[in-house]
Amino acid sequence: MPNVLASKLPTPESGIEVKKSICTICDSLNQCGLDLYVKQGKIIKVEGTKENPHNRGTLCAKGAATRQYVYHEDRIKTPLKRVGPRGSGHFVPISWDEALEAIAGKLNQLKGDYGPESVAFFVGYPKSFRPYLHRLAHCFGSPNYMSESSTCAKATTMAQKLVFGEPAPPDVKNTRCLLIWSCNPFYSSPSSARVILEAKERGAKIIVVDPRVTPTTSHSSLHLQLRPGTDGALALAMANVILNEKLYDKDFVADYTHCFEEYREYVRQFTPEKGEELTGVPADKIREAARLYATISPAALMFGSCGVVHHTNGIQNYRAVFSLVGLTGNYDIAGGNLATPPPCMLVFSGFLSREAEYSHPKKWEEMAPRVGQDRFPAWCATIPEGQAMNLPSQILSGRPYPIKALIGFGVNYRMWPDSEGFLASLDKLDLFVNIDPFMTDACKHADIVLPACSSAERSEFRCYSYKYVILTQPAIAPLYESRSDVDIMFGLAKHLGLEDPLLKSGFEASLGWILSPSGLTVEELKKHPAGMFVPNPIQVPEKKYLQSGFKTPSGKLEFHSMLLEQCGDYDPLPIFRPPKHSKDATPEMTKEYPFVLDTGSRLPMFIHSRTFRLPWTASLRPEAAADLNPEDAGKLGIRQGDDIRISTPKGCIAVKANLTHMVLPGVVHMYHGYPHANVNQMIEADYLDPLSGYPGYKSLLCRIERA
Ligand SMILES: Nc1nc2c(c(=O)[nH]1)N[C@H]1C(S)=C(S)[C@@H](COP(=O)(O)OP(=O)(O)OC[C@H]3O[C@@H](n4cnc5c(=O)[nH]c(N)nc54)[C@H](O)[C@@H]3O)O[C@H]1N2
Ligand SMILES: Nc1nc2c(c(=O)[nH]1)N[C@H]1C(S)=C(S)[C@@H](COP(=O)(O)OP(=O)(O)OC[C@H]3O[C@@H](n4cnc5c(=O)[nH]c(N)nc54)[C@H](O)[C@@H]3O)O[C@H]1N2
Ligand SMILES: [Mo]
Repeated sequence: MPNVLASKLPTPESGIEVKKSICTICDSLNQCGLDLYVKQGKIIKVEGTKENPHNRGTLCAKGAATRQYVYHEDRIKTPLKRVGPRGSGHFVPISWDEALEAIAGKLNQLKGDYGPESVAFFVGYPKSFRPYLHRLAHCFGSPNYMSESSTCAKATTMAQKLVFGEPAPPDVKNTRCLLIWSCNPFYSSPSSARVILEAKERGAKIIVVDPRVTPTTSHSSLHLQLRPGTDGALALAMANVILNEKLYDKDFVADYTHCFEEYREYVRQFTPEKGEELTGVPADKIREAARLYATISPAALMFGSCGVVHHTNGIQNYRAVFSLVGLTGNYDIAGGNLATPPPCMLVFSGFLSREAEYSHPKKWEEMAPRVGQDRFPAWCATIPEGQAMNLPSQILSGRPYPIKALIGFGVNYRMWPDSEGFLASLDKLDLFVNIDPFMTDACKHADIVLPACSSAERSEFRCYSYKYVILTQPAIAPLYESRSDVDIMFGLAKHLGLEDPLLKSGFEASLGWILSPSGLTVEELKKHPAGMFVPNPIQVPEKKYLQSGFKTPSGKLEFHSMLLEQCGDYDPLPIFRPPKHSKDATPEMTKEYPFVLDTGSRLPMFIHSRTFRLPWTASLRPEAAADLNPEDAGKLGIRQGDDIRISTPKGCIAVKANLTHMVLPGVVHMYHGYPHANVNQMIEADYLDPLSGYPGYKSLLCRIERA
């Protein structure tokens, strides 16, 4: 018996049960199956689920720390009402009914006084409950559903929509050449990194475009180590080689692309030597990469969610990159980039759903314009949400209309550039509600704070690209008085008096409705606690454009974007302009701020603001540190572990120096989210890509000094 207990074996004698769950500490495309060992209502041990095809029994450092996450002392215990000044953290507990009634009363009053659009609904990095919040916002009458996608991944979708008309992910399984353009799944999604290793084992050629040396680049046969924010110039120089050497797909280009000649003319100036000058990548490597990608067929382009788009020129740069897919005829073919049907929960898992319909019960025309729509029309034309980077200025200016309340599910104010400026704008609201598992610094500024439970304590539906789905059940009861986000949303809908039958019917009925075209049912899902493969998954055919054309205004793959032309004064070609602050655009500024500061390249143990507080993960990098090249450090007299100061024209932070050959000379990499070393406080609020509204997180100019 003692042995059974000590080894935490699930037997009748030990009273330990294994409950299936998923880890939502991490990114929603990469959530690992969890086996939670539960005894007397408490999680006593955590393992990866072997049956889950995504993680196959493994867990990363973050998932292994699940117990520290779930049982952390920072968990909010009850609904709270602020009694002290904003930011003071002085709250008193209130009941759920009191809290929801107070919020609903205020929202309905604001709706009457200023219109429903004066209430903004926002969700941070959590993704699983977004459709429900989206519907809640629209049923309330507000077009202003916004999310962390205002800085993540969706700009990649936007660039693909501008070029292809719809997203076309890489078909890695069937490819012979994999061009990995700015992602490093070995850190950002370890369980997905396997597909790269499998491609390599099959003999696929691997090319990686990344300013850093990473585990991913170490598996490549060619690494193009460009200066941050110069991706467009590199792609155009590759196109130059492909065109000059007549390696392009002449038939595809002639029949299915819009404005090829205009694009070809523009590309002429980007000789490999010019490419080298603009990007720092040797001309011969540009030639080699272009030849490999254009001549090995099929070739797939694997894109990342942030490396390219976190720049003031991000959308145009990615358009130049995606144009290569069209130029080489790798669009919508097996082993190339295959357009997929609309996703459910962010992933196409082999079935169709009504998620988009569920999320958008109202037409845009029935509501006011979205936050950011006048400033970022191309974003709003391609992505069905507002642009949250415009929130601070709209709250402060009241233009084009006032924003009076923010209902936030996981607002982390440090996500915004000029974070303190955003926080100050929140203080101007009539009502700020934040719903989070943890008492964060943003919560301290809220009028009402509500405790969300973790995914171990709730039911959650998730889809995987492996044509696998899971609907978890709570492994333990919600801690303290916390509730699941969906319960909070449906509860709020009730208190608001919204007459929507689906919002009234609750989570499971809503999910069942969303899944109705798929044949999957909640009952069937519940019979498979560890998840199940989707029965008879839809096989995605190739070259669907032969039947239905492209979903672009011209009906073709667009080198010249008609949509951008319609949206305003934007370059319809993927014109390369250096980042707004860079040696080429602002040589004067570069004299004082000679380094490029690239922020947020993922570290394996941290995920935004979430795991700094966990002892295990924190121990892996105990202090905030910036990565710099030993050659640069030598010139500045900086040694490993020294205290240094990073300054931009907007601000400075103090961190430790981490000397590493992973980073290019002249470039400093610093992770984001640290409470006491917040890189985003060093970025101007308007340092944004004019097309997507994304912050230029990865091409700032900075100075480095020993502190
Ligand atoms: N451990 C961990 N995992 C995460 C996250 C996390 O915070 N921690 N975040 C999750 C989220 S929200 C996201 S969006 C994904 C991101 O996932 P990835 O895109 O894979 O992650 P990153 O490390 O941000 O970026 C990938 C690479 O882009 C490179 N890069 C930086 N600047 C440039 C540039 O100008 N051009 C090019 N070509 N490359 C550049 C970086 O050096 C880095 O190696 O990761 C998810 N997974
Ligand atoms: N400088 C710089 N800044 C960046 C980036 C970068 O690369 N560089 N990356 C950007 C990207 S790609 C992203 S995705 C964003 C991420 O940005 P954030 O949204 O800031 O991400 P998190 O800090 O992970 O999560 C936000 C909040 O959600 C809370 N939360 C966690 N789980 C739940 C839950 O189940 N329910 C509720 N209600 N709340 C929950 C967390 O405790 C946290 O307070 O950051 C962006 N910011
Ligand atoms: Mo992200």
